[in-house]
Amino acid sequence: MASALIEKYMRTEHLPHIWCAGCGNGILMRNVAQAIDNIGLLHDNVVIVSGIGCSSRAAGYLDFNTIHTTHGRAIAFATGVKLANPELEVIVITGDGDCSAIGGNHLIHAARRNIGLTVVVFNNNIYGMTGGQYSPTTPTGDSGTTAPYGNLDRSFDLAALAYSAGATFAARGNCYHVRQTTDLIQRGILHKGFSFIDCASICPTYYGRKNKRGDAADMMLWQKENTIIRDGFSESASAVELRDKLIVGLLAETDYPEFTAEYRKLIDRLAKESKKNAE
Ligand SMILES: Cc1ncc(C[n+]2csc(CCOP(=O)(O)OP(=O)(O)O)c2C)c(N)n1
Repeated sequence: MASALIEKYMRTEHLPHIWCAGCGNGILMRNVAQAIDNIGLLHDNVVIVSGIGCSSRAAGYLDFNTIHTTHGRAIAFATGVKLANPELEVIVITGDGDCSAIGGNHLIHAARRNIGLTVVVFNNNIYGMTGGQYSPTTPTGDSGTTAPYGNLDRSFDLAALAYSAGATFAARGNCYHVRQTTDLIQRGILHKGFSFIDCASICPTYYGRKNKRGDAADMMLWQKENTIIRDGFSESASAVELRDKLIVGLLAETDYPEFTAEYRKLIDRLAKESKKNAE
């Protein structure tokens, strides 16, 4: 983080952070702070909600209204905050396990409702905090401590999952392409409905070591050399072709009524009807 951003947006008393040397989460946390700064949001109007995991520690380091909740439940808590005060910009920082394994049901239903949250996933393809178990985004064949001979499951494409569940803004970023990723987070925050930005992090300690990806610099170089910058669905590329590539860009942005605005309308309508009935 550039020092001006650190002074403005970090709880420096909580430093040093717990992330391993070479972890990508710091870059992604900085991108979130930069996006907030670019928009010019006031500290008091921003709420950062996280679950549990390495990624979720970001809520402790960022100096806004923050809640560090329970594993998998960040989106549920964020839904409560947004419903209580729709004027707040509620940003969820979550891990791939947090939001798509234990929290997968909360994710799809929040997307279906199109509630105005911005969800930023620090996706390191593994359970970092608990020692490298494979997660729903571990690529098929890759290893984790619970998949020593290779993971048999297919991995989720989280942005496509969120979009097909109803998210009206779905995008993919990474650690290497800082400007593009910051811009996508910024656009996600400005978007009125449910925004989802799946950001490829790097975890040299667990994912990198288990999968012989080299050190942090090698993993960053990999992102540099294997990222395709492209908006929209990649109809021309097969799933197999994309298996070893990262796509950064806006998958889709669509219009649909936002949940808290519809909820407000419902309350107003019922208040009018009950007043009329009382006359
Ligand atoms: C209900 C519950 N189950 C399991 C755990 C243990 N646990 C803590 S973090 C974590 C996985 C985190 O993985 P991920 O969400 O991918 O985040 P990362 O640490 O990789 O950023 C698990 C299983 C927990 N804290 N609470």
